[in-house]
Amino acid sequence: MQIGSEKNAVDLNGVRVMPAVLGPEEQAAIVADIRQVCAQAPLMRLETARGKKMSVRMTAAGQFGWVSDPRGYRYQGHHPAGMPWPPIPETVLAVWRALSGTERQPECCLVNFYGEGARLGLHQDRDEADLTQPVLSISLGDEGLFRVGGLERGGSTRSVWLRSGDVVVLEGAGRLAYHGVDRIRFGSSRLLPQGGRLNLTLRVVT
Ligand code: MD3
Ligand code: FE
Repeated sequence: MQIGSEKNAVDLNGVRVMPAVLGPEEQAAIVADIRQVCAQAPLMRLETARGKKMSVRMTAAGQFGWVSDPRGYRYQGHHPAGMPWPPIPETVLAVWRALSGTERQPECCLVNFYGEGARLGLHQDRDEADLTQPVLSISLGDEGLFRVGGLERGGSTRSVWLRSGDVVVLEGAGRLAYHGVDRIRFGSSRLLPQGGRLNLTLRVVT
């Protein structure tokens, strides 16, 4: 597999954004694999602990998936409908091996799908047991406006458009940064014929 260079990487408050790491063929191969994941473990609109449905649709691959319902949010070993999460596709694991910088294997590939109008509010990712392990994100399809702040809510933020094929690695100070997706440019990419944005985040959970 051909993984692009890291020479155009930009650092947003400790969050390493690597533009155009994945070429069109690799992107298409990953999308085909994620379609299989979604066929086995359907995308769903989870409810937050406050009882509001999220606009982003989610599923997962790997030993664990992240779920939220009125009881709270957590990692769990099966889809809310009961089936096990499918294995993380080899095409996705190859990106982790090339760019994560850790010897550990990812235990969760969270799949986020943004249809027209979907967004993800500012939050931290801190449900994982070992916060020294990186998180790696792969953007596919339509462009998304990604916002990154600092370690506290309410501080200054910076924004960057994430495009199809971009990879973001969160480690060190960036690992606990507040972040979110303000909006997508629906229909800006032809990778997904029906439009929308897919984001995969690979995480070590235990
Ligand atoms: C910065 N996803 O799934 S990916 C998420 O585009 C999530 O769907 C966004 O935030 C998306 O939790 C952003 C980039 C990302 C992922 C995890 C992070 C940035 C992060 C963890 C810590 C800091
Ligand atoms: Fe996050």
